[in-house]
Amino acid sequence: MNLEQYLASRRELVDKALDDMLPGEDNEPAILHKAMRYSIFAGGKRIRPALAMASAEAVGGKPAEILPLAVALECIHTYSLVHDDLPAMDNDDLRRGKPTAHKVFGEAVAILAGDALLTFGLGVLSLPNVARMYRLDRLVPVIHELSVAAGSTRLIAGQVMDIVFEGKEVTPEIVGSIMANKTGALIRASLVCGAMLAGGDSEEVGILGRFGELLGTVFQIRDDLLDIEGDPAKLGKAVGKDNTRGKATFARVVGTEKTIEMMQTLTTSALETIEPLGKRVEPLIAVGKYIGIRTS
Ligand code: GRG
Repeated sequence: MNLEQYLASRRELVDKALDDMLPGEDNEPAILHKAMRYSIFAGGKRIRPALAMASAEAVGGKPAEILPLAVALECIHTYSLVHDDLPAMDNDDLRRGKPTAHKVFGEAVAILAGDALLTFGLGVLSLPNVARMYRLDRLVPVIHELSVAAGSTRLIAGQVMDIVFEGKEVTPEIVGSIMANKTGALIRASLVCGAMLAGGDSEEVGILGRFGELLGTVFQIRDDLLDIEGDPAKLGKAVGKDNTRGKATFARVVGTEKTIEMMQTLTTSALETIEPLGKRVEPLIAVGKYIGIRTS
């Protein structure tokens, strides 16, 4: 399969759904809705939505049927980027090749736009016209998975640890735990929720969840490697900041070469995990291979 075309077609579907579902930028308060849309449409690979759709396909579902979940995932992910870029966090000026939200709209509006993206993302699946598309015994667990993944024991826990351990001695276990929470939680949730909403059984959901856990760590390792050796023009953000800030990365603990080996081993394990699901995982295999070699 042609992965570039596959991802482009998924991105198109997701962008249309985001445009249809997010409040228009003339809705009051216009400055807030402009900021939300600015960050959402600044670019972005839409990997989490693509993974959710591929996971739905892996259990026999249709990608277009889970678009509201794709919208939810992208809004939650974009909120985390907007807040991550704030002066109080990583203090970044560029994201997705554009000035960060706080640079364009000021810090207060950027914080509020992040808040609004998070609440919109968590609420979108329970909008009456959306909720009626799904069986409640699938929808409620999906909303629960998303809330846990975005919450204080997972994504936000990872972000707190990322900040707390800046400049400190860390073990590989600590680095792994930061990655699993900061990045892995939402990637795992993309796979689990995509499969659940499409009617996957508990065995299928379990397999896809384990794939998501492994892939989440691969995703963050690649992100850290790109911060060392990536091209800022392709990445759309500055590089070299992890080293300057003493971030807890595998590269810092075990060196770059060993980190690359770990990433390859994890990718292989992830791909083996989904073998029992048969032929329908072809897109997931392609996306899984791409995560560890991506350049943006
Ligand atoms: C609660 C105030 C407050 C802040 C929370 C949770 C949080 C801030 C930040 C999350 C941590 C974070 C940003 C992790 C990084 C995950 C990651 C590798 C992001 C980059 O994802 P890509 O490459 O980005 O998919 P695009 O731009 O393509 O969508």
